[in-house]
Amino acid sequence: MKRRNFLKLSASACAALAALQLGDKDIFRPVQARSAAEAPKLPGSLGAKEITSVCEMCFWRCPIVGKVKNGRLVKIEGNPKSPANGTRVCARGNSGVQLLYDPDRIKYPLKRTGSRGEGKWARISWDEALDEVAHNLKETKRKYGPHALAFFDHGASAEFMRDIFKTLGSENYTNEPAFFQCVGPAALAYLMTYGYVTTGTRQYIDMKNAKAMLFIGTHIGENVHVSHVREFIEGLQNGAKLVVVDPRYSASAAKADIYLPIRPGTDTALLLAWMNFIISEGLYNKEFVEKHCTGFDELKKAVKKYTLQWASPICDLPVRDMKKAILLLAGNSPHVAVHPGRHSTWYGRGDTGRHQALAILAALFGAVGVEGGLYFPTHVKKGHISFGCVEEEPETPAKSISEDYYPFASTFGSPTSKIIEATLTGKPYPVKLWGINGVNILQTISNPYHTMEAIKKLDFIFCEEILPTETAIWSDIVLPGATYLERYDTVYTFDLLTPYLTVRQPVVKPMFEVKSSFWIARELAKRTGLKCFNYNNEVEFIEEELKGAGLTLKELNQKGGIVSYKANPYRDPKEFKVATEDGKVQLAVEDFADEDLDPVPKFVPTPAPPKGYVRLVYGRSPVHTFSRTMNNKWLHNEAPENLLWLNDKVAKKVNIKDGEEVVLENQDGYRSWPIKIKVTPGIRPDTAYMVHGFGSRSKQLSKAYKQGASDQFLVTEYEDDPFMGASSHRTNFIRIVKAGKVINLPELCPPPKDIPRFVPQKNRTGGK
Ligand SMILES: Nc1nc2c(c(=O)[nH]1)N[C@H]1C(S)=C(S)[C@@H](COP(=O)(O)OP(=O)(O)OC[C@H]3O[C@@H](n4cnc5c(=O)[nH]c(N)nc54)[C@H](O)[C@@H]3O)O[C@H]1N2
Ligand SMILES: Nc1nc2c(c(=O)[nH]1)N[C@H]1C(S)=C(S)[C@@H](COP(=O)(O)OP(=O)(O)OC[C@H]3O[C@@H](n4cnc5c(=O)[nH]c(N)nc54)[C@H](O)[C@@H]3O)O[C@H]1N2
Ligand code: SF4
Ligand SMILES: [Mo]
Repeated sequence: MKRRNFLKLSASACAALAALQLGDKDIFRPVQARSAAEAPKLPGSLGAKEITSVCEMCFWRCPIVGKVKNGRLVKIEGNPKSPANGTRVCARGNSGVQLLYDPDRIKYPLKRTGSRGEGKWARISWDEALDEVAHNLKETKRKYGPHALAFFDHGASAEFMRDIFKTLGSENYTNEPAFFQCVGPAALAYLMTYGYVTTGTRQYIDMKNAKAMLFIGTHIGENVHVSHVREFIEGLQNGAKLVVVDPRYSASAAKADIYLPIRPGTDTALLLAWMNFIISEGLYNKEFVEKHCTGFDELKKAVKKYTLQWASPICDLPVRDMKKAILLLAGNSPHVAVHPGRHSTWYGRGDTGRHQALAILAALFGAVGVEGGLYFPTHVKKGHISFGCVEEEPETPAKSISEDYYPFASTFGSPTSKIIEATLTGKPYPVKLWGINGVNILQTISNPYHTMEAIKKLDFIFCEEILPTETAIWSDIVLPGATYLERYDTVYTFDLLTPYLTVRQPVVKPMFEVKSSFWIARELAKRTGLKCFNYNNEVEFIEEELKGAGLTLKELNQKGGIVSYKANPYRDPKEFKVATEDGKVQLAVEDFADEDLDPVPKFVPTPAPPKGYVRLVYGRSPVHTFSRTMNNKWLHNEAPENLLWLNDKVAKKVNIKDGEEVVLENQDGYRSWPIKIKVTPGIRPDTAYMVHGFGSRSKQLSKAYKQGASDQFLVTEYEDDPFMGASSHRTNFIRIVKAGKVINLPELCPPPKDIPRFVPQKNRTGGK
């Protein structure tokens, strides 16, 4: 029986069936004998009102159905009409219910009463809160100019407010999706190679139809995006071979045909040696390269010196294994899914180059516009809307905070590190006000100690938040935002292998005094004197967007909240052009050369651990999203704390047992909250690993506070990507403190001469 038909059955039959399903003996009674008034309550979500919407427990934004009974959300499922997901959501998607009903939620506008970071607040009215924010925006701009305003933004809630900062004339916004802490280097590399961003919020890689796949770091299975994981699994079920390169035996590595436990920070050496190998052995796709690429001769010349023998000691991998892997991949060309990666702010220098190397390798396989390769997104048409926000040109243009340092930064916004530096030093100009929306800056941005110092220097800081996170407790004014389950945002189009259009709409009414992001932005604009957001409410502009797709909101809802389209991901190899100026894949990027940057990637070694330390790396838990889910009742029950993965041989040498609780100390002497050790052969001896997002420092998060350790609070050393200014997160090292005693860790795989050791800088300011 189809679920929909099932729900249409009469209440009594429904209750009986439900009882059968649930095996609940009490409910399974002869209900027919009762009157309607006496009928037992329907258990669970049966009989619930169903409202379709879009998940934002992470940024994959799966289509969902909220099941509401008596005004209360009882369950979230996938939208059954979704071609990519069906009724599936992940654990986090399901647990949105517990975000909505989190007792720690911010319920009213708040004004700081104690010192910044102390978490002492007074409840104030919306008028008071909005007027104070608007007053400070205007005053700061008047006193210091528009660039003194900075906005840290991530996710749908921040999009409207970003327009206010832009309209006021500031270029200091950090942009979705976390460009400077996440996809920036990868997005830039693919943009310059192919003319379009094949990895940003989405990754256009056809794992489902691949004959072979290559993951560098990418740890799908722990990194969970429902349709992406499904396509990966389908690819494996279809017989695709998998090569995984990771210093840790990840969930993906466990499925690999070839697993290469590489020395962290040396992936570009491996990729360059592979390129040289397939070029010199004639194993690359000559037809594709001749027809669709420029810069081949330059590439060939540049990679000639990188042999597998050269890469072997650098990557700490046997030549035999590297060769086996590249032969397996090349042997399946062009149907090779070279995953473009997503999180790419690893080592600073070399991050753009690593992803450029991945982009080039895909082209050498001819794995572009074909089944199993990088594919072309199918854009779904929707109406264009304008909020009427006209960006003001500052009267005296300021020296750029980004372009003067990083030539490709301003494509995306302004680097977080530069905003923080300008706040601390007043150079190249003072930054005096921060607005924050959808980012937990202390857990997200490298060197939180720096961030806290900078906050102390500000004239004013405010945020729109839903939970009393570290960010909230450091703010002067907190505006209580509606969660994604209580608000409209814009119309969403999904341009992957199963394109569709859907819309986020409230599943329940906003609780307490929280307000939608659009409402907050519109009010702020009004009070700041901007002629902006010229719609009365969200439905007005959603209707306009839908009109462009030939729909109304009512019609879309009648169709089950989703309209699907046919994908056009592959191209006729005789005809296709990529989106670069000459329509060809750029194997050498001349725009980089014009800025004195390498047109073809080079291997730039990241410093090796100092003696006594191992490198700290991190990744995802399948049941958490960064720090934002740590206080969620259901997800906390699944994974209340993180563990530090430590190599078994290292652990044995220093007598550390599995499950022991320790404290971590980084190379600059900063210490973590206590964390338990997971002793495992599944990590290299020179590396330690933890899941990101734990170790909250906000006492007002009753479940998350002090649970596990935060990787970010051990990231005091970072380096910026020279192309676009993203900050690194894997340039820090830890040793262990057990029962107050510092334990130096033995070095079981020393770096070769070519890789210098990390030397702490004198008079460091944290970032360079
Ligand atoms: N050390 C280290 N740093 C990292 C990473 C890492 O793995 N390790 N990962 C990096 C990556 S890949 C990314 S994408 C970023 C992610 O960075 P963030 O997006 O900053 O991630 P979160 O820590 O979840 O913080 C999100 C904040 O937004 C709030 N929030 C959630 N929903 C809403 C909403 O609807 N409205 C409003 N107003 N607020 C909301 C949450 O309460 C939380 O405070 O972090 C990056 N930084
Ligand atoms: N459940 C869940 N899923 C998520 C998220 C979440 O918060 N929760 N966040 C989403 C977001 S925004 C992002 S950006 C992605 C991040 O997910 P990915 O893009 O897959 O992140 P990566 O940093 O590539 O991969 C982490 C892996 O890199 C390995 N690694 C560390 N250093 C190196 C190195 O030098 N070389 C190599 N080859 N590997 C290394 C680590 O051991 C770890 O297994 O996940 C997304 N999916
Ligand atoms: S992958 Fe999970 S958390 Fe992310 S949007 Fe989909 S259901 Fe929500
Ligand atoms: Mo990310």
